Amino acid sequence: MNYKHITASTIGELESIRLNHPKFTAEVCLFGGQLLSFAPKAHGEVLWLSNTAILDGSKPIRGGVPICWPWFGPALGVNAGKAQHGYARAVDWRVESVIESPEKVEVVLAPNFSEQLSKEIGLTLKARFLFSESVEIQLVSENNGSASRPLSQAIHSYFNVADIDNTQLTGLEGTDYFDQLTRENKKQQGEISIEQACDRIYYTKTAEVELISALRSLKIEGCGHESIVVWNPWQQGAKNMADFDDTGFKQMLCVEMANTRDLVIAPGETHLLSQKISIQ
Ligand code: TA6
Repeated sequence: MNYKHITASTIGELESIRLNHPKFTAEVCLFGGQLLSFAPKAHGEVLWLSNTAILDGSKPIRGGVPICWPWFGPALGVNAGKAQHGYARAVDWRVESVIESPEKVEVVLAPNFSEQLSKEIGLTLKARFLFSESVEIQLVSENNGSASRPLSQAIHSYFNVADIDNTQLTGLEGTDYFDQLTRENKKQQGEISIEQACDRIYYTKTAEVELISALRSLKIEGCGHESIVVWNPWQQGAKNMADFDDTGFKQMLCVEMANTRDLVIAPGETHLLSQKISIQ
């Protein structure tokens, strides 16, 4: 790998690429095409990674930004019985292209799906990471086949908030949401603060929300989504997951731009889902 700001590395038993640029540092694991770390210079780590994450390729990595594709949530219908959140986060990816400049670095990755899996899915996926003092993740899904294909997906970002008790998410006031825990439709009253397990799908195309924590304020922008997912497993939920460190729920919040209601990608159609993370 012969780039000015990128070196090949490893994390656990997995291959990664580490980026060290005057404006930021970052690490992307090739297993899952998963951004694991992003730290703009003069700022700390923006993402949360469980210190009990499994780093041997036997299961998706707990933290950073898992890519849920070509379905979000439990596998339903023809995919029943398959892994939650689709295939992309559990396969090896490859670097397709890198563009470096004094201002930014763009890295495009693609999953190494088998021929059989590619045929089954019927869509192609590329993930474009646009790094500068901010980071934008773009999922580009294409239908190069002759039949329409369903797609649901999420940019499943785990944010480092240091202290969940001193954290608010604004921008979703008055928004309808489905509470995955109580299985009820509700409406958000005021800003979001988390005092218990939370697993909510906000039905919104809102282009921007703000995550305000003891560490910093993050502007989280997106496009191509019709949902924003907010998740914290809280204490018992964290304890129930071996790869989620027991106290980790106090330091993280997931805020995910997502398509949770099946898109239909027509032949020849391209869909873009993005999330951009900027320090305020
Ligand atoms: O982030 C929302 C969610 O769908 C939650 O329901 C929870 O399952 C979370 O994803 C983590 O899923 P995972 O398969 O990574 O354990």
